[in-house]
Amino acid sequence: MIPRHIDLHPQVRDALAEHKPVVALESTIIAHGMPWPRNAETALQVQDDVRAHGAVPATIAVIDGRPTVGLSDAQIERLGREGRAAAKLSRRDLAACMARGATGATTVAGTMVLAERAGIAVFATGGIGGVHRGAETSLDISADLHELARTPVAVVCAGAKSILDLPLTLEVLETLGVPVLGYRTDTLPAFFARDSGLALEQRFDDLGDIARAMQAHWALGLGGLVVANPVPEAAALPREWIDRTIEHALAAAQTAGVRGKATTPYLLEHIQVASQGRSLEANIALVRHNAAVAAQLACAFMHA
Ligand code: PSU
Ligand code: MN
Repeated sequence: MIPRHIDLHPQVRDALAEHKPVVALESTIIAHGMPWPRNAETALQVQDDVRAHGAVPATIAVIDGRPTVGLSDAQIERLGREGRAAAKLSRRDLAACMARGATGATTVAGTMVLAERAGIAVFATGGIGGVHRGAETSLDISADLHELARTPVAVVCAGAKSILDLPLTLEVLETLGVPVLGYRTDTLPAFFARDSGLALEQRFDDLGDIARAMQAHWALGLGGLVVANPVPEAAALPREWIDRTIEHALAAAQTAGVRGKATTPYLLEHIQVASQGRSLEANIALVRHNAAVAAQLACAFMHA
């Protein structure tokens, strides 16, 4: 039973009722991760990528207080135009947004909560949140990691950006019992780069095998999984350039006194401006690739 307070797009409702593959998509990447109008264009393109690979897309947000699974094109455009004016909703922010009748974009954590309640098993995004650099004093560890520990959804992503502390992010995922399955990679992808140099214990080359791992994880009553899918070779950015740009972004954030949930959007925007849009193109390419793989995984999961 889908909770009464969740609005389902009719196509999503039909697909779920008929046990057809559905892929959840997040909306923080629209409102807080990319500039207008590329954000809305990309969100619509990513939905088409999901359809082209045999699944039904369900972009998720809270619209006028209603958790909405499967946004209309007009709702996607609205979030794109609102940008930072829209709230950024992680697990803890959902209830307040609903109570106020407000509108907000869901993070990986917020999207996982609503996807799971709607009965969606596979979710595609760009990168997950993680352990921020300096977390030993700031304690800034994304709620995405804790959500992955408890909510049974498979998240297809290009790893996490190197604005984060990637070794510590992997360490916390291990502590929380979250499988990190490399799809055709032996190492954790680093978002704009294919390889962080950090070894993964599990590599799978076949999505059917990943679907069986999801089933096994959930047969045991466990939580989420990360499916780590590297950015396509042609769209990857040079490593030294990324590292230098991120150092600048981190320094600027510190000078500006940016903290808490404003940190990730601030760093992303800084990198986009510094790269004169090249990082945006890479970001779009990897999200589209993740959507395609997630759709194929959702199909494989139906037959697992
Ligand atoms: N990583 C990106 N782009 C994004 C995000 C992460 O490359 O837009 C967003 C996702 O929605 C993720 C959120 O869930 O940032 C993490 O925010 P925080 O670090 O405040 O938990
Ligand atoms: Mn944070």
